[in-house]
Order: sequence, then C-alpha cells, then structure tokens
Amino acid sequence: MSSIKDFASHFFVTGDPLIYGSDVAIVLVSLAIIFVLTYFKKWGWLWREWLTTVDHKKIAIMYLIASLLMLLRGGIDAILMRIQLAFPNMHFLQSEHYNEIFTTHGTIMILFMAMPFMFALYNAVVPLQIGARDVAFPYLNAVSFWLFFFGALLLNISFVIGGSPNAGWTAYPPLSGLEFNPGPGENFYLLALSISGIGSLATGINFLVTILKMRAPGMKLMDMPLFTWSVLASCVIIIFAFPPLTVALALLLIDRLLGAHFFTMAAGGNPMMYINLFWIWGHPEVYIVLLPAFGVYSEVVSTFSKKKIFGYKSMVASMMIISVVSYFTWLHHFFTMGAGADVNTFFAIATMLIGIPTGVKIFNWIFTMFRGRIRLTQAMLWTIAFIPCFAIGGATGVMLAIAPADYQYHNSYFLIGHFHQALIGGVVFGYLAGLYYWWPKMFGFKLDERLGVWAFWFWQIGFYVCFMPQYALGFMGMTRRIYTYPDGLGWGSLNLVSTVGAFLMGVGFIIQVWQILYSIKYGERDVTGDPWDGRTLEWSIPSPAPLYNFAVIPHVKGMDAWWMMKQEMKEKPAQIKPIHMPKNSGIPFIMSVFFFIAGFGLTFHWFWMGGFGLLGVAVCMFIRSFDYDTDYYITVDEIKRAEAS
Ligand code: HEM
Ligand SMILES: [Cu+2]
Repeated sequence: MSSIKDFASHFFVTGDPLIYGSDVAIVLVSLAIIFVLTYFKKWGWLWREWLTTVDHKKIAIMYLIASLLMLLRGGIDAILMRIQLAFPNMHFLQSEHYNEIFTTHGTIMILFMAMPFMFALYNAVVPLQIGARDVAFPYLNAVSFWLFFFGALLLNISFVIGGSPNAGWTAYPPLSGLEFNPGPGENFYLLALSISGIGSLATGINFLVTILKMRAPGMKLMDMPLFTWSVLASCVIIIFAFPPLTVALALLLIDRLLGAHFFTMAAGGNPMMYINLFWIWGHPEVYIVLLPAFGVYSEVVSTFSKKKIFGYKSMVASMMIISVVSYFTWLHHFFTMGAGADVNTFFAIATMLIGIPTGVKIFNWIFTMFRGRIRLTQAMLWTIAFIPCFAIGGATGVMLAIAPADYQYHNSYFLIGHFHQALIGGVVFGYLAGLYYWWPKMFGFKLDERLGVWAFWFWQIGFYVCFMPQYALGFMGMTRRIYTYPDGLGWGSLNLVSTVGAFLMGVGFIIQVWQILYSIKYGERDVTGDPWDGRTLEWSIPSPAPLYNFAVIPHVKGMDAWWMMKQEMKEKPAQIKPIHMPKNSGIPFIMSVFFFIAGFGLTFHWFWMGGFGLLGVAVCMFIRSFDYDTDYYITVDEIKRAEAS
C-alpha cells in the first residue's frame, strides 16, 4: 500500500496549488469535451473530418488551434514569471517552480507555438499560392501534424505527471544530465522534442518538394510569390538543421537512459559537444521561424500598397543568403565559453553579415510603401509596427555580436530584451499579420477590424513597456533565469514596469480571442474570394477554398499571377476534368499515439512500454506499406455542383 502511495506521489506532481488547479482544470475541460462530443453526436464527425484528414487546409486549421492554445500556455508561464519578478523578494513562485516555468515557456514558445503557427501558414497558403491541389505528400503531412501534436502533449503533461523539465529550453548538460537532474522532467523534454522533430523534418521535406514539383504550369521559380519563396528558404534550413538537433537529443537521451557518457566530463565526454550541436540547430531555427514572417510582410506590403514588391530579386537573394549564412553564426550563443579570439571573431563577423541582407529587405518594404496607395488594414498595421521593432531588435543583436562586449551582456536581461524583440517583433507580429491576411481565405469571413485595432495597440504598448526596461536592467547587472532579487539594487521599479507591460500584452491576447469568437458570428463574410484585391493565386478561388482547391489548374504567365489575370479580364476556361485526390487515413493519428506511448514509457524508464509503443509504430508503417487503396477521383458533376454553390 505504502509503495503505491509512494509511487503515486512521485508520479503525480503534488504540493503546489497551481498544480492542483491545473489538475482540476484538465479534468473539467476533458469532461466538458467528452460531454459536448457525445451530446451532439460529434465523435464520428471528429474522426472522419479531422483526425483522419489529409487535406492541407484542415491540417492548417488544426496547427493553428494548437499553436494558439500553446501561445496561451506559454503566455501564462510568462505572466507567472513576471508576477514573481515584479517586486524584490517575492514569494509567489518557489525557485524550483520558476526554473520549470522558464524552461517550459521557452520550449513551448519556440517549438510548440512558433513552429506550428508557421506550419499553419505553410499549409494554409503555399499550395494555393502555387496553384496546386495539395502538398506533394498529403499523408506524410498528416503524420507530421500528429507527431507535433503528441510531442506537444507529452511536454505539457509533465507539469502534472512526473514534473516539468527545469534546465532551460536549451537543456545544457551537465545540468540536464542524470547526475544533477535524476527526475523524469528532462526525459519529457528530450522525447517530446524528438517526436515532434521528426514531424518538423518531414514537413520541411514535404514543402520543399511541393514547391519544387507542384507549381502550376508556367510558374517559374522567379515568378513565385515571396511567401512561397520564404517557405522554400525556411524548408532548406529545416532539412539541414533538424538532424543535428535530433543527434544532440538522442545522445543526451542515451546518456540519461542507458548510462552513456557522451556529455559527462568525468568519464571522458564533453558537454561542449552538446552545446555546439544544439546551436547548430538553434541559430538556424531562428531563421526557420523568421523567414516565413518576412514572406508574410512582403505579401502584405505589396497587396496593401497596391504595388508590385520593390526589389523582388534582391528579396529572394537575401533570403537565400540568410539561409546559408545562418549556419555560420551559431557560436555567438557562447562567445564566453572559451573558444578563443580567432574563432569568436569569425562568428562575430558572420553574425554581423546577416544584418546586411536583412537591412536590404527592410528598405525594400519601405520602398514598396513609398508612393503606394496604402490601406491600413490589421495585417498592414502589424507589418508597419514590425519595422521599427525589428530594427531595434536587430541593432541590439549586432551589439551582442561584438564578442568582447558580449562578455558584458551575456546571459543578462539585455539578451532577454533582444531575443524577445526579435521573436515577438519579428516572428509573432509576422504570423499575426499573416493570420489577419489569410483568415478570410481559411474561414470565409474577416476578423473584426475594431476589436483588432484595440488588440493591436494593447500588444504594441505592452510590448515596449515590457521589454524596453529589460535592456536597462541588463546593464544594471540583472541576469536571466533568476527567480528573485534582493531589495536595494535599484531593479524594483523597472521590473514592475516590465510586468505591467506583460499584462497589457495579455489583455491584447484576450481581446484577440474575443475578436475571433465575435467574428465567427458577426464578421464580414467573404463572398468574392478576393477580399483584399490580392495579387497571388490563392485569391483567385472561393473562400474557403473547395476540397480540391482549383477546379481548373491555372496557367501562369509571370509574377503576381492573379493580378495579371484580373488586368486581362479573361474568362476562366471551363474545361473541368475529374480530380485525383488522396483518401483520408487513420494511421497518422494512431501511429502518433503509439509514438506518444513509447515516449511516455521511456520517460519513466519503462522499457516494456517504450518497446510496445515502438512496435505499434512499426506495425502502423507496415500496414500502410501494403495499403494500395489510397486515392480516389472527384467526378466532374461533383466539381460543377461545388463550383456553382
Ligand atoms: C508574450 C510575452 C512574453 C513575455 C512577457 C515573456 C517573458 C519571459 C520571461 C520572464 C522569461 C524568463 C527570463 C528569465 O528568467 O531568464 C522568458 C524567457 C524566454 N522566452 Fe519569453 N516571454 C514572452 C514571449 C515569448 C515568445 C513569443 C517567445 C518565442 C517565440 C519567447 C521565448 C523565450 C525563450 C526562448 C526564453 C528563454 C528560456 C530559458 O531561459 O530557457 N518568449 N520570457
Ligand atoms: Cu543565434
């Protein structure tokens, strides 16, 4: 009996009111979902329409919902930390809990918020922009989504079962090693990232192939919309960057589960190996999430200035240059860890060089707006706000890149200010701009303008109030990852200001949630399919796009294909043919459940469960390999009916 109690108290995290609160919330929400699905008889619908779908448009919506939930979770983490830091000597969170929260916050924001938000945009937009019926590998696309989903789930349950990881989002050994971190937390981190990482890699391959092979006839590479170009660049980075991460995670996992010593100094290993591998992924990762945001800005600026983008070729070139040079900067994350002056210099210069193509892009956006007919829609507001914000983030980045000076800023709040400025001002602003821009295409109605403008200003003001003081705090000596600080250092008031800013952003987010709910009912319906007078092919079809996207695949004659078609005012040719489509499949979902089971078992060193899960994965792959019934045709009649409605 006592052993069961002992086990339960280790397994279920206890003792903290926040955790009891989450337990109750999880149980209530789960019961509510089960009740609603049963009451409205929606289980079959859920399975047929969503869990088994291979349609890129539905996968986009699922990524979007998941990433917004994760933004909420990561945001709550952020608010909790900011409350704890608001005053000196606070006792809101214990030190251990603070460690867990900054770890989950960072991990979730980057891997389970930014990545899926980006994949939502990839999926929602790229096939439509290039005039394709789906991605190159629709089934693999579903596999990617479910691997991400169950990876995210695995990390999130650590909070109530077993304990969260606490060695930072970077999980450097030896702190993340067995000796200093014997609990299951770091295993959760390693397995969750490994599982979702397979999905991300597959998405990178999938979209690269899609863009290279599935473009509508006539669309040359240099005719592609800039968002599609940005996705191409981002995918190239994914394909080269994720394998080093997988290796780093796997080696650390082997250290932890099987007692190897890749990263333990005492037994001949070296933690610097991990740190290098991590950042060989980690720095390019920043550009993986940033480039598609740049793509969004390019589309938005051009559409809402009613002009062709200025400097298209230099935009493409600068993205491709960034995707290469971003591989030669990783060491700037540890200038202070003893690489020596020559090596530091190399990486300092490479880092600063990235500023050049980025600066080129910023000038191109400004020149596109110059003498344009500007419409200040929500998407455009976020885009315009991004420019000064990212310029400051970039400038502080160049300051950090000066290796000798970095000895002063390293791991201080100056750094925290810098990377939030790049990640929020660059990435989050960009994805939100993209969301407002493509929302009508995804859902068939616009998001309410008035509420959106309120949310925008709360975010903007909150952002600067929150992060500007942090630069000063950094100079005043406040280091990152500390859970409290004594009175008398003069840090109190700036920290309080920063916390107020975090709350303002929180209000902005709540208004956005309300905006979505409100617009579902009252939002302006998009009956034209082209609500913004767009330039690219996604605006040539109805909103939301029909299952097969294009009844007839368009012929493209140059850049801004839809704009050209509108100028020529030609009737669309009506030669409709049956459309070849992939069939839905339950295997991606089921296989990912088995991955989850394997991950969960290995987290607790239950090798039997790990083995069982992996066996399940293998069986799923086997079954799929012998399944030849994977496609069907939509008949001409069905297409005509859908097009007429
Ligand atoms: C929405 C407003 C946000 C606030 C108020 C906020 C606040 C914070 C705070 C207080 C920390 C901990 C600092 C420390 O103790 O070292 C932190 C760390 C971090 N944040 Fe945020 N954050 C926000 C959004 C984001 C976003 C959008 C991202 C990424 C896309 C992000 C990525 C990170 C990362 C990677 C860390 C480092 C975690 C670590 O040290 O391991 N944050 N943030
Ligand atoms: Cu970097």
